[in-house]
Amino acid sequence: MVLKAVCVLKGAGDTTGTVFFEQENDSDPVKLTGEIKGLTPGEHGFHVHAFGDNTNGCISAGPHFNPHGKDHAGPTDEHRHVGDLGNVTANAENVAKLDFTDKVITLAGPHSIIGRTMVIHEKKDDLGKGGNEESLKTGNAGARLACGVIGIAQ
Ligand SMILES: [Cu+2]
Ligand SMILES: [Zn+2]
Repeated sequence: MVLKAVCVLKGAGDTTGTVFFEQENDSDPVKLTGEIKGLTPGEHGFHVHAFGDNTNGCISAGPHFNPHGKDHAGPTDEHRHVGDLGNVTANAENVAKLDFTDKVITLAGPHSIIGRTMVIHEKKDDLGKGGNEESLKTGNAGARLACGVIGIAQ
């Protein structure tokens, strides 16, 4: 059975987006597609954060989703936060088009990302290679431009 989820991102500024998630079976990679608008051209950190709580905007989503107590890293690193999806790249029209798969996140089971929050950041994620303490927590990706709770899609 194909699992599907969706996330609508909004924030205090002009950044908005929609992300679609699809997974054939619970052990398969998750395919992400969609679009985020209103970004400065270049790379922007993109993560699943722990809580589906937007009571105080994107801040209430908490830290990166990290059920295994690892350091922050990049999506292809063996040791990473489950939520570490790296960067998405916005073009000269301020739009990031998403079309990639990730082998670590899942839409089923105890570590499902459904009910948690996707966040798009102001700055590039240094993928844990920034050489300071913050790099191993957040990748120095800066402010949270927009976010949304990941929900079950039809
Ligand atoms: Cu983040
Ligand atoms: Zn992280």
